Amino acid sequence: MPRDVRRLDEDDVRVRPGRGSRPRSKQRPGHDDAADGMVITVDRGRYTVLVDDVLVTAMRARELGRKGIAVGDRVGVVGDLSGRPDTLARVVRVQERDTVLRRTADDTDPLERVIVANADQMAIVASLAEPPPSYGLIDRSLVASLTAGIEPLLCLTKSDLAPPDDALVRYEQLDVPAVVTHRGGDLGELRERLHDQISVFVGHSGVGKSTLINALVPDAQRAVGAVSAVGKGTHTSSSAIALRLPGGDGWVIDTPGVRSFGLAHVSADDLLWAFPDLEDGAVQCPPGCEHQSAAAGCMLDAWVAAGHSTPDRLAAFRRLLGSRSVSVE
Ligand SMILES: Nc1nc2c(ncn2[C@@H]2O[C@H](COP(=O)(O)OP(=O)(O)OP(=O)(O)O)[C@@H](O)[C@H]2O)c(=O)[nH]1
Ligand SMILES: [Mg+2]
Ligand SMILES: [Zn+2]
Repeated sequence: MPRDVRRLDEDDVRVRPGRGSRPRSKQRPGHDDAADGMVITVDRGRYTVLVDDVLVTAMRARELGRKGIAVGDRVGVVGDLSGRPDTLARVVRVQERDTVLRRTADDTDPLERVIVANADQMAIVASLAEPPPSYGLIDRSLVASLTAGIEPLLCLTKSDLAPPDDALVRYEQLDVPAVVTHRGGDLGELRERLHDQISVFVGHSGVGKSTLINALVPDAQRAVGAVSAVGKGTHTSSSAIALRLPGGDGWVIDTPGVRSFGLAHVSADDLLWAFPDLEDGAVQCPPGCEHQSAAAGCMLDAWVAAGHSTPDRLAAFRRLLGSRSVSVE
């Protein structure tokens, strides 16, 4: 699109050099008076935005066009910011995002959905039993977080029902930190990991995400599913919500259980980017290399043989790579 017909937006204004006062576009009202807030939850086109400790209900302003708004987005809002019932403010701006966690509905339907914006960390929650851990889903969640630049944290719940050893061994070479929890147990280590971070909790339905969030945020009052419903595909939590940790110590975002984690938008090289010890080795690979095997021309085995990384790391990378094409239940 030629530059002159492109709609001016906030980003264009910021990068354009050599102008003194703030330039204005005719198409877009200024909204200098917009207050900054964070989107806490989204429900049928209504956004709950936290503005100066007040929860404000807002709708999107027309001028935003098709720009998406997700939980975690930092936005500008105008209008009635009192937070009183039956008031409706307007979101007029969405700030540039630090990170975007997306999932594709499934691998054959490449429609991307933004789950949350601006998360620093992804707590990949898996229960050790009831339901047993789905390594396929954990692997795919890892791929999603690593390629989005979001730090993964493995959170193994229900250790009162089964030991964590197998799961811990599986993720050792990936250098993914792990915490083991059980209901009513000590959450000190988890709290430390969550300190000052925006952490999104993801995992199958029934693994105990909301149970954890309720323990971490005493007034969260997230509904928790009945044991009888575990594994039956009934989702107790129906939408994502951001909650502040006590003492302003960061944010946790509870999300509804996922069945799978579509990764149609992730390429082999996207994932390689998360393996700095392997990345440079791919310079020698043939163009479009899928990095699956030396037999297919991949040079990563030679890179490892030369001592730049380890066979375990390469195997872990390839396992995650392979998880993209396996659909999980
Ligand atoms: N035995 C045991 N049960 C647990 C533990 N943590 C959670 N549960 C139970 O597991 C069930 C599901 O917990 P939830 O917290 O609702 O799970 P969720 O991940 O939020 O599920 P969705 O909202 O459907 O995605 C509930 O009956 C919890 O009481 C645990 O550490 N041990
Ligand atoms: Mg829940
Ligand atoms: Zn390769």
